Amino acid sequence: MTVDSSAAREPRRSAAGKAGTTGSKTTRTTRAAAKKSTEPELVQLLTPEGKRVKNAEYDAYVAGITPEDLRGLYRDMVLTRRFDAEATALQRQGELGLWASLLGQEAAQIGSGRALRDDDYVFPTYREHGVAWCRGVDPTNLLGMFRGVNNGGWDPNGNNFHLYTIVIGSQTLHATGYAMGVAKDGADSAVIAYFGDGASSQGDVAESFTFSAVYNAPVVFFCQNNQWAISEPTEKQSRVPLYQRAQGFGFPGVRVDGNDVLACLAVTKWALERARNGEGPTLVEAYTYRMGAHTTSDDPTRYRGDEERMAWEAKDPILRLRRYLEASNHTDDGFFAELEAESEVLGKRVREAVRAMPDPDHFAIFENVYADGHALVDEERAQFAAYQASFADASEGGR
Ligand SMILES: Cc1ncc(C[n+]2csc(CCOP(=O)(O)OP(=O)(O)O)c2C)c(N)n1
Ligand SMILES: [Mg+2]
Repeated sequence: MTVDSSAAREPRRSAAGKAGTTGSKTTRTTRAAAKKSTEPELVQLLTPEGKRVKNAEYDAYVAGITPEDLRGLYRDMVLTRRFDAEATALQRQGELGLWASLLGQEAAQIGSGRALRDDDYVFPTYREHGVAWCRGVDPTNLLGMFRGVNNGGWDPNGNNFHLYTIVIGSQTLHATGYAMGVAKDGADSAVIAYFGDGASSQGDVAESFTFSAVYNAPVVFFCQNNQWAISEPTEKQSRVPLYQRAQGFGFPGVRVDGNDVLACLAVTKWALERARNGEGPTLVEAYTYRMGAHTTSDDPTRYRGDEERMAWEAKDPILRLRRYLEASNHTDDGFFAELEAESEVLGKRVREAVRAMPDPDHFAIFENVYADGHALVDEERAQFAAYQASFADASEGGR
């Protein structure tokens, strides 16, 4: 999944305190120069300080936004972050087997999620809790798989939100095929595929770019570049900024400030409009940061330093919208207090729902492996039954 080239082994950041020493001086200089010259433009409508900046190309896509809409985006981000924090805590308490936090990526997900129409179809990875929120999927339904009590937990067609996909990048192919079908049906719906910076190196993603381009499929590829693929930094995924990869496939790519909810909303609306107008796919690279661990099984202190995280904390997506709302007099203390109370209610509901989830039948794991059954599965089921029964024997033996 990652590219192991000499460039990929170049030292990364001094902040991590683990810079390597490989590569000649000439190679390093050339690479640094190349990096500088390709330093990309970033679409931004709200600065980290919460100042609204004009953008000739994308302002039109948020022109009609009202103070109420802005408060809505803020509420979405705050509640999503709260839900995510609860899920992380539940994992630490042993109630979930694993959790993949979206901390830091709220603007990318809420901005893009709120750009969608109900009839659009979403193909997420495993971290799109904010998009799920926008689609109206009950957040408690996201937790069953992470508790290990079901294989998904919601009906994809109920909210046009596909099940979480853990096989990195494969959902981009599903999205492309689905989008080709939408075009054949003559509908003007669009499809959006979420994936990460690491996934962008997968063959599946390259294939989906090829197919969607030549078939002019109405699909938006929304790449959340959160800088890391577990412990692999983005530099090891590409020699060019990720959004520039689209050019080689024959469709446009744009890098947006992924911590700016307004910019994410505007750019995604633009990309969806292209899809609806029959102009084919678009790659949106939302430049953001995974503030937490990859999952609760990961320890990011092993591969990155505090300075990097602190630099990104200053660009926090929620804080910048709050600053803008306050500076524009769009909110009062009552709004924030009510939202805090709503967060508490959500937290309680999530905790209670998880603890009340029924365990699945232990033998359900053997179902749906083969349509007509299989001797090996039958043997394993029998072995498992004997194993289970061994516990019953022990307790009956008068321990
Ligand atoms: C095909 C495949 N290869 C490897 C893995 C193991 N794996 C799980 S998450 C991950 C990193 C993904 O990074 P990225 O695409 O940047 O998404 P992020 O987790 O940062 O959101 C890897 C390698 C996998 N799930 N599927
Ligand atoms: Mg990543």
